[in-house]
Amino acid sequence: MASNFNAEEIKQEMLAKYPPKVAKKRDKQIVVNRHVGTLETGRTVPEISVNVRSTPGLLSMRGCAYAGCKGVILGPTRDIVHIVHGPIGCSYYAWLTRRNQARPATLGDVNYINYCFSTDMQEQDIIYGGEKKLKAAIEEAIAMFHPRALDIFSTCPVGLIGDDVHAVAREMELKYPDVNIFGFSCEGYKGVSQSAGHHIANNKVFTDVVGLGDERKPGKYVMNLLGEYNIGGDAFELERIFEKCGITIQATFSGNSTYEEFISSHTVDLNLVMCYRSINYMADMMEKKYGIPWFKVNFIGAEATAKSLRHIAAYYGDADLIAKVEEVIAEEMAPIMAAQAAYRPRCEGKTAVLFVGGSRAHHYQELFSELGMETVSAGYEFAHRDDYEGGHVLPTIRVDADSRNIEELKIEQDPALYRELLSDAGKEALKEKGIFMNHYSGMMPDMKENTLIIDDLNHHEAEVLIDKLKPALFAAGIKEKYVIQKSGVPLKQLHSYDYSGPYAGFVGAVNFYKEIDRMVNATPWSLMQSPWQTAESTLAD
Ligand code: CFM
Repeated sequence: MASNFNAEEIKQEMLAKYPPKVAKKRDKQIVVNRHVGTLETGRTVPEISVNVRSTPGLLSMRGCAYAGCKGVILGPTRDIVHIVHGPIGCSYYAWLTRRNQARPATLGDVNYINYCFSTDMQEQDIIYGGEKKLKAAIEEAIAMFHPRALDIFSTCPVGLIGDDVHAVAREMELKYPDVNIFGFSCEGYKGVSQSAGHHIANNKVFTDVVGLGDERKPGKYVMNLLGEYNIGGDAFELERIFEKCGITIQATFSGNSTYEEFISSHTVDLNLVMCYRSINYMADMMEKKYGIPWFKVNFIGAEATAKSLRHIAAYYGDADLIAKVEEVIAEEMAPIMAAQAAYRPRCEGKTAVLFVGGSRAHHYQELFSELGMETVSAGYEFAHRDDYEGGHVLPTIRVDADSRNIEELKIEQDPALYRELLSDAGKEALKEKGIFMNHYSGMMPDMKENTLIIDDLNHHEAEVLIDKLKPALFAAGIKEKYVIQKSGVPLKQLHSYDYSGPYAGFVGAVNFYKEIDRMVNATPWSLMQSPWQTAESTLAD
């Protein structure tokens, strides 16, 4: 357990292998967690250096800005034609590799998720320009699919040769006025990680899509769910729970979502923010322009799900909703308790380390603690200081040249559509109930002292972690999976869920307990011997 290791010593061992300049940089990105104050009164933790360029030569876990824009934010929308302007490899990468599922609502509803639209740029397009090819691709896609909306994603070469995707979008929109056509300058190099792509996507969806419609879905409690991408069917499980509670989701950004849902998403009373890192920009902009308040929720973990539902009910303060939510929680928690009784004794006391994108390394600690497992080390690939330390550090975050690259939109109140939905006094009253509006408390205040927090983990540091911590489970992604398992530790993919799921909500929690029990109590990886561990010669024939 956590008390059995010296986090500072492990950190020093990681740094010892580096040249002085690299060690100095990583020193600020690897932090031993400390607390000042309590969770109730506001807890501060040490500062961590994040959202900076990865060091060349270190095997980073990160992706690119195009991945963040196309793959993460827009990819899960099922009825927008997403054209990737670039070499085919960039598209192939994004073709069904992030397990965002979609389910057409009715027979005849479109679903483009399983298509892969690309301009397939070749050498001559790089030399002579690719705009013509892009226009031809748009014409072809519109002729075949007649979509309501079509978007264009720029890959690295597009920015390097200077193709103007926005001019092409405008020109094609004049030709096809019934189709909303817009482009993203999300070239892979636009930022230090996929985080830049999230911001670029949020901006464009906000300026070119949100607010174009006015069809609020029927219901008494209508809200958006921001930052839920329906990996492994998570959003389906949440849709089931919301429906049971009588809550209407106008639009999910963007799991199983449609263009129609996006355009009227400004008509809701509340925004729920699940993955704060990827979509906080949208929540803030919607609040400024339309007055829609937001708070952070977490539907990973049964307890966390129940707490988030109670917060929604408390936000409305409506006795019927409060009673309904309690009824649903009581019903759903019964099988959860039975599952915990079965699986917790088999997992209790074991340790996990979590290294995932920008939310899950925090969210999934809930599920591990429901199994009695402790997260002894965690980190994100591309999160910012507020994700680690909490939203109170926002005013002190230095804006460097890489972040300045991404436009910060100036948002003003919409004279016609702005509604004052929550007063300052209302915000204060909600605080009393434990609901902090416009705020994310961050991962480090929730983790124990002396745990090891590492941003942008690399393979060398992962090896040290395994050697020193010998965790029962390593949670990360496909790039790490087999390297880690070869060292005897099972790895759970928390991006793709190892092709299972859902893990969100109540049903998801039980799925997760079963899976983790299976993984930490099966020992094939630790029984495996590498060739050099046996007496036989390791020389190649
Ligand atoms: Fe948000 Fe995500 Fe994540 Fe993310 Fe991602 Fe993902 Fe992720 Mo992979 S939006 S930050 S960019 S929760 S694709 S669904 S699992 S790295 S921790």
